[in-house]
Amino acid sequence: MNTRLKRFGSVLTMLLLTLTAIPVNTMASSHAEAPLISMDRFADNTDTYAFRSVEPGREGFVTLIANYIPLQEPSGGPQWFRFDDTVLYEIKIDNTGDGLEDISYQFRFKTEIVNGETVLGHAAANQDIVISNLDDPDYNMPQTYQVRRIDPLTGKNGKVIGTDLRVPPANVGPRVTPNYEENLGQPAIGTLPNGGRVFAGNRDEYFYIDLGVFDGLNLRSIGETGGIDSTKGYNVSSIAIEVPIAELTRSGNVPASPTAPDAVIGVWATASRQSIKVLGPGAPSKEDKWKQVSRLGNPLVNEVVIPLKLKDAFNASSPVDDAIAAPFVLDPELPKLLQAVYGIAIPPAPRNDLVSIFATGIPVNPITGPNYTTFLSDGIPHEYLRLNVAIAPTAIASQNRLGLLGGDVAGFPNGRRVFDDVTDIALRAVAGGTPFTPATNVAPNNTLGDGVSFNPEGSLLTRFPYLLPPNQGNQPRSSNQQ
Ligand SMILES: [Ca+2]
Ligand SMILES: [Ca+2]
Ligand SMILES: [Ca+2]
Repeated sequence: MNTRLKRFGSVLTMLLLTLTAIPVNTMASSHAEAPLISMDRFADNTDTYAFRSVEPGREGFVTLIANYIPLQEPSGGPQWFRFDDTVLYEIKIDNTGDGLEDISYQFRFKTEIVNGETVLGHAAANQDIVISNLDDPDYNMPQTYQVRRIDPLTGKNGKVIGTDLRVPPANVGPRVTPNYEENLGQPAIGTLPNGGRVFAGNRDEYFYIDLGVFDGLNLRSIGETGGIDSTKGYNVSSIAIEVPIAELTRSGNVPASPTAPDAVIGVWATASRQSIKVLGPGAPSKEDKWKQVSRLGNPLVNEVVIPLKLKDAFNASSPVDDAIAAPFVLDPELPKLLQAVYGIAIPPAPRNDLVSIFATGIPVNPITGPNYTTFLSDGIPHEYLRLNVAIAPTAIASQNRLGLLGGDVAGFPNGRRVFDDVTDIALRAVAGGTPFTPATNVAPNNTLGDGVSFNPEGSLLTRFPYLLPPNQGNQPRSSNQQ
């Protein structure tokens, strides 16, 4: 999600925020939801997703998606949006509950120039102006990437599992990029040695939300309809990777059941930049050291849970440090704002319900039943998505946008699917409108929403990478509004 999205924050987010401990020495992060990252958009995480693959024949895989670079105007060329070759993009997995990643997937990009003599850039008439395939010379600034996996078996430098993978060009318009998805989108899906797949490129911003909520919680509607999707027509830069379940778990096996000790994994994404060497008197400064500038697990945490003074530090921090932020989750500010604006009753602090949902995972309990848990914890709060990889996915046509609150155990907060309406879920959770807080599980607490309940560009693809093709640049967003 973009900055504002994050800022708005879900209940989850607040919870997580509290948990998050923010080292004082990490004041250099970035994100649109925090002051520094809002000025470094190409390293800005917008949304992170983790879910069991739902494409037929891919039942044995998990799909992880990290989106970056918010609110891309599709006509924003002739240097359209692409990944930053100087940023280290990563998806991290903790499968032991200690807040430290056990597995990391690293993505590094490289942009080349076919013809530097043309006045155009990304796309040029080196042949016939039409970019009809990924190797077409009219794709004048092709971008490629490398994927590296780091885990205890590979050592700290990891192992390259994919190289010279090609990013599709931007969806320039019907003249330059006709039949975009058939010619350029789907062909850009790469195959990995373990049978998984990978994709990196522009996609439709599927995250839907009425950002008018940031006008002092000035919602046009507090229900399912009546809002305006602020991200309609915008694109985002997506990295998606499909991994066999057994390659993500603590045991290295497919868990025996949802309550098996290896069933839950924690997932978050980051972006890092290299420090710069400055020549001068005294000891030489270090160079080439990666500094994390952006972090995103659960949606909206930094936006609505973390205090302004800590937002930049949060982006530079790791889930292992999250205990410091616990007070902001146990006694969050957002419910008090909801109470002030809408006059609703809210649960009293400490909000252990939020801590459970967002910082430790939900243990087996009578409300969600004997076969449901997202618990993954060493007793210290760690904020990231928690996915139970032993809970079967729900077919796209049957998914409930409210996830667990809607009776769909395969949805948020069990991981996060692209389809899930995390804004409504978070609003209700923060307001105590869930079965975990029965006294406040009443209207309007348990019917809150932002009035936007679907992505106006359409339903998800039924195949990897699930995200819709990018909106095309010859149809500017301004003419594409509601
Ligand atoms: Ca770990
Ligand atoms: Ca959209
Ligand atoms: Ca909504």
